[in-house]
Amino acid sequence: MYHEKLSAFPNDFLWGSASAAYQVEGAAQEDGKGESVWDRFVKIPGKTFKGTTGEVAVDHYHRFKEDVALMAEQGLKAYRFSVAWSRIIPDGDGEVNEKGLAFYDQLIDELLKYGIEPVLTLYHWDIPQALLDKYGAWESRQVIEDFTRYSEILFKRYNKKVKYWVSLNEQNIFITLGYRMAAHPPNVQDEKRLYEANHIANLANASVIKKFRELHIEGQIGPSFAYGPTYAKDSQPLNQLAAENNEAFNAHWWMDVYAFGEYPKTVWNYLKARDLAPTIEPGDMDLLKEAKPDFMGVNYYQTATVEHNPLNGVSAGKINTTGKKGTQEDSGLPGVFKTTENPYVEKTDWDWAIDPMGLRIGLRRISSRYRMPILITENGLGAYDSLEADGSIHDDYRIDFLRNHIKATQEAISDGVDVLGYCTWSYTDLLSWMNGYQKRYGFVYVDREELDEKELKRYKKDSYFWYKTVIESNGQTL
Ligand code: BGP
Repeated sequence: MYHEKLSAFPNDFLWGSASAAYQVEGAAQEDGKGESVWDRFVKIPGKTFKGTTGEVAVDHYHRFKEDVALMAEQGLKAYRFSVAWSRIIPDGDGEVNEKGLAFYDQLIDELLKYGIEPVLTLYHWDIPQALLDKYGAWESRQVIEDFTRYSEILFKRYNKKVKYWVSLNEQNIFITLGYRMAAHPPNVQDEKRLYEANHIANLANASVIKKFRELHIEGQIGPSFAYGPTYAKDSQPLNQLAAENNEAFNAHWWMDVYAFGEYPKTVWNYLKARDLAPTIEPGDMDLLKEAKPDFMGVNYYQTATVEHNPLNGVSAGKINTTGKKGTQEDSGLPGVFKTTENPYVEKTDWDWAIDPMGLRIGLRRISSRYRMPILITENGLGAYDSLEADGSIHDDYRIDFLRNHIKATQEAISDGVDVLGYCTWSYTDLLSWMNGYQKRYGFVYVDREELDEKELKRYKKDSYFWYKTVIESNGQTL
């Protein structure tokens, strides 16, 4: 669909950028912080690129004032960050650690000082290790109560200061990588456990949204979902069906629960027939239905192209965590779908499809299926950057990527989608969970390498200055 004239971005559009605690903060053992599952998991040999950890990360814990000053100078309107549960309640369910709260008090006040809207993520994958040891973390219903208690502390503390809240970040990713691929904590490969843990995470998500409403917190709350819209390889009906299957298994399975409080029937029936459907206790479905979010947070990186997968076809394939293009393997569910090449799109060095149109398509699909506003909570390009001798970083490839995705967002707005804001991933360079520090996403270059922290000095990339003009012009100058 071609628009002669695109709608303007709303005046209060949130031009933002994002990060997550484990990926930026460092200070892993400071001020009473407890151990998180990521602090422990990265120590298992072979799990992360070159054994990298977030022990120091980019030292945002000590340099947050410098980082926020850079945001202010750039004119950033919103900053999405996550709170580390293990800083607030070190063992997950015991005493509250005031020093941990004090860090986020300061960060939030610093953002507000410059008129930057804080977007607070309650959970970005770093559950306290003590809860994994005690009851298996997301595999026990006890986590619902403990996560709600932790969230309530933050709701009460930051009510009126924080207006945008993200409940769970990418439940689909932490559950799938954690329980199917053993690529995230708790390092498990078990489909039954996957679906049980996922249902409990759904209940925990719903429970905090319910608590948010009960406390009359002034603001909006929603989950952030990693959505990769699906294309069929071609018009062969079997491949079209595979694409439908992929949307159902990898998108509706989560977003239908958030928006409707219901599991999609096709996936449910498939799981039930294989004794994989989660245990539903009385009251579960009522809770899920009661907790409709205010917006759907969307983390968009790429589309997936799929085709029919025979019963003896592929299942989980190798993920490219080395940045050597072409090393990613196809993956799928036998008899349901499998990924395949899309000859129409370029790929990054980590084999992620570069597809701005996919963002427009995804926004439209979510908007028409769920009829709720969307906050783009992540979008960005992971790439190699090089720091020049004069301190500049010429990341024109990142500018192209972001420009095209912002344009696609504007097209979606012109199509009728209600988009609240756009957060790039990420603000500074940071630890890319499994891919080390060489996969850079930021506007701000941080001078450190995998095994050499150097001085962690910050440098503005070309994209930093470019985004400044985008914000200044409210998206008119791209
Ligand atoms: C999302 C996560 C982010 C971030 C991003 C980029 O899934 O919410 O935390 O890491 O993806 O992914 P990666 O670091 O694997 O390149």
